[in-house]
Amino acid sequence: MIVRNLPEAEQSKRRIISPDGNWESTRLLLKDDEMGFSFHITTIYEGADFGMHYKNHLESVYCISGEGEVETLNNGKKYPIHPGTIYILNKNDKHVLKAFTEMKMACVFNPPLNGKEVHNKEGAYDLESEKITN
Ligand code: 9YT
Repeated sequence: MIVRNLPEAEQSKRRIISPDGNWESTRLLLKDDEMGFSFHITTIYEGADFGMHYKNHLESVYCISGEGEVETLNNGKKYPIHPGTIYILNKNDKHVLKAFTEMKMACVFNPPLNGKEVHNKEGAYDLESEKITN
């Protein structure tokens, strides 16, 4: 069994602060745990308004606290986010996330993140195998 604790993880390299200023995330479970998914507690900062397109990953996002909105760009549909809302990007949906207040989200990724990812210019995370390593 693996047991971790968020306040402790926040003091470690598991906490990533996005260079774009929109979010930070503490990745409690990662690829090297060999569970087949990763699990993160993500804070979306108040006023954030940004696009993402996880072309390489499926993701579920559960709102623990805060208020916001997610829009799927293929059809322009907007969905309010409140505590208790989960949105599930089962089609690698291109989307825009807005935080009207700071939002705390629990996020699950399949395949799991390796822990170092920040968004590339398309709002996606590269798969390790796709990275240029030279
Ligand atoms: C809400 C959301 O898109 N979360 C993505 C996960 C988080 N940005 C992370 O850990 O990279």
